[in-house]
Amino acid sequence: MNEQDLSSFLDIAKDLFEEEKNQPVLSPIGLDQLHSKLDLKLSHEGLEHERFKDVLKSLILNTPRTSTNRFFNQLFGGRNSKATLGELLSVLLNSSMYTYKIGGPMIAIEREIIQNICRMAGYDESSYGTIASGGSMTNYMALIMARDHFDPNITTQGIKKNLVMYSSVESHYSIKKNAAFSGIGASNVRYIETNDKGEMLCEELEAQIKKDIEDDLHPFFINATIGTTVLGAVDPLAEISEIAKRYNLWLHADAAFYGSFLFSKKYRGVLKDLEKTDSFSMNAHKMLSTPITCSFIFTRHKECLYHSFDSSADYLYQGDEDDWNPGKISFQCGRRNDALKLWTLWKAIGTEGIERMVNNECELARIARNYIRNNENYTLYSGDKSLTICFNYRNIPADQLCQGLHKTGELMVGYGHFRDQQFVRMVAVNSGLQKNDMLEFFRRLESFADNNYF
Ligand code: ABU
Repeated sequence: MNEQDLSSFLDIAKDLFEEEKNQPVLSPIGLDQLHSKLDLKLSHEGLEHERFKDVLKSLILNTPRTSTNRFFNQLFGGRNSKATLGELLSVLLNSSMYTYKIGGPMIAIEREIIQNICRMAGYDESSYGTIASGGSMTNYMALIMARDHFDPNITTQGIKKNLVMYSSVESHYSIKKNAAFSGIGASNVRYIETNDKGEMLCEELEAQIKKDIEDDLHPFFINATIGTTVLGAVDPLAEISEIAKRYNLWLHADAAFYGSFLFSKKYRGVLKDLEKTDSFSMNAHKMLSTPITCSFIFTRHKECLYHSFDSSADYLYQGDEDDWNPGKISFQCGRRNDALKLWTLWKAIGTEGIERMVNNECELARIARNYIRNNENYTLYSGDKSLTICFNYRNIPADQLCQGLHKTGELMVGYGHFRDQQFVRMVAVNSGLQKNDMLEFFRRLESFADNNYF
C-alpha cells in the first residue's frame, strides 16, 4: 500500500467517524436513485487520484452505518477498536491460513484461541476446532462431520441410506440449506415444535426419532440452538443430550449467537451442558463486536475434522506437522486470517475485559426490558435472558414502524415473527453502548410513532 493510499484511508476513516457521530442513521438510498447519486459504474479509463478519492469517499459515506449507537438491526454491531486494529493488520499481511509456511505465528494465535475456547467449553484434549467464513458454514461443517461419523464410507462412496436430522422450527435457516448442500435433502430435516418461549420440545423430538426408526429411516444428527435469531431462545441441552445419547446421534449446538457467554462467569449458565455436545459453533462477530466474520466450529472429536476435511495437495502442504497446517481441517482452501482480530481484542483486555463486555450487553438488554415493562404502551415477547428484545409499541405494525424509523434516519432496527405474532426485534449486542443509548432508542421510537400514527 503506497503513502498516497494510506493517507486516503486515514482521511476517509476520519470523515466516516465524524459523519457517524453527526448522522448515525442514513436514510436509505432508493434503488432508482443509486446510480444518479453515486458514481458506481466501471469504465475503460481509470480516474486521477483526487477524483478517485472523492468517488470512494462518497461511496463510503453513503453506505448504511452498522457501527453506531443507533444500530440495533442485526446480531452484530459496534466497532471494537482493538479488534478493528487486528482486522486492518490482517488485511495488510494478507496471510492465507492453510499452512505454517504462509501463516507463521498467525497459525499459533488461531491455535491459542481454539484451545482456550475448547477448555472453556469443558471439551477435553481430543477436541479441536477451526474458523470458517460464517455461522452457516460452521453449522455446515458440523453437519458434514456428523454425516461422515454416521458412516465413514460416505466420503468415498456417497450416501447409501435415508438419513434424517432434527432441529427446532425456530432454528437458523442455514440448517435447511445445509441439508440440501450435504446430500441429506431439505425434506429430511424434521422441524420440532417449540414451547411458548421458542425452546425445542424434547418429547416431540424423541417421538419423531422413534417414528423415523420405525419407518426404517436413519436418524443421525440433532441441532440444538443456543440463542435463536428472533427470540434469543435456548434449547434444553441437558435433555437433548440424553436423547442424543440414547439413540447414538451427533449433537451439535448452534451457539453462533450465544457462544460468547463462555466468557462470563455470571451468565455462563446459558451454556450449561455444552460439554455434552459433539460440536458447537460460535460467532465472535456477534456478542464480541469483532469485525465480520469471526466464526468458529469446535468439536470434541478432532479426528472427525480430519476425516471429513483433509485432502492432500502436494503443491500446498510442503512441510510441518498437520496440526500446524490448518488447511488440512478447513472447508476452504484460501482462508482469511479471522483469528487476529479476536486475538488483539483478547490480548488487550484479557478474559476479564471480554467478560465485562458480555455482562454489559446483558445489562443493556435488562434496561430495555425494564423500560418496556414499566410502560403500558408496550408489549414484550422475548424472555428474561435474551439479548434480543422483542416488543410492540401501541400495536403499530412492526414492519411499518421499522421502515419509518429507517426512512427518517432515526434508528435501524428490524422486525421478526414468532408463530403468528410480528414484533420489533431490538438487538443488544453492541457492548460499546450505555444505558442512555437504550433510553434514547425508546425516546426516538416513541417520538416518531406518536407523530406519525396518532
Ligand atoms: N445469521 C445471523 C442472523 C442475522 C440476524 O438475524 O441478524
